[in-house]
Amino acid sequence: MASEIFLYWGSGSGPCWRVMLALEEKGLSGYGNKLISFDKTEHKSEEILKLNPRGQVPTFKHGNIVINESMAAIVYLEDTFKGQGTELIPSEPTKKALVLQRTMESNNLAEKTGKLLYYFFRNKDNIDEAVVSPLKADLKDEVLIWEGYLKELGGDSFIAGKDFTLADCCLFPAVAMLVRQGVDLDKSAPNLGKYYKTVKDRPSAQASWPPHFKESPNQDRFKDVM
Ligand SMILES: N[C@@H](CCC(=O)N[C@@H](CS)C(=O)NCC(=O)O)C(=O)O
Repeated sequence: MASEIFLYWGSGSGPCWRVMLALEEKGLSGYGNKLISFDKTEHKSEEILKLNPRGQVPTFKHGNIVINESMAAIVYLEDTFKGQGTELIPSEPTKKALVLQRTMESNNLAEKTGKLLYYFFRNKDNIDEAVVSPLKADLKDEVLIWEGYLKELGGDSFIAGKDFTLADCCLFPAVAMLVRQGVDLDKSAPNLGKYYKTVKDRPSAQASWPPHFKESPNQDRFKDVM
């Protein structure tokens, strides 16, 4: 039941967004939650550290059960709330294999997006093109891999086929971060651009959209990645 669930989360955090998408898709909206401020280092508060010694979000509780790795939490949600809401992991083996493959594989896009973004955050006005260029090239190659998967699947596909799955919960936050940071997907990766629009319109994505994405305009840090 949603009332037994509690999530500590941060706005724009991809790992948190994965869990929030899965919660909405499983019909668990209305769960208890607390939005933490990274600026005020609330993720290192005693309240969170006693549940999660790494002092990170997501920090997730279901009753007395604590799961803090986003991947583990979403697999747990699908397994615990099977038969409710969207089926995030299909039972047919070929389909299941692809969903699990793409779910774990999406970490590549999340990592490459994160590396470039954190370089910008840490170095602000002191950007070294010799460092940034290879990070951008790596990210571009990675984006094109996902564009290729969608092209191969054909129009109107999610990332592991015709249905929304766990793989979309994991991939979508990284795709949305590309757009947030100024990548013009429609121009550079049109299948991914279409995918972004399709998932963005889902009630689960709208319900969990990062508040600060709504409150401030998109940025241009990644504008020349593609
Ligand atoms: N492995 C974790 C990573 C979570 C993570 O990196 N969270 C970030 C926010 S996106 C965080 O809390 N960073 C603060 C810190 O590491 O001190 C997961 O996927 O759940």
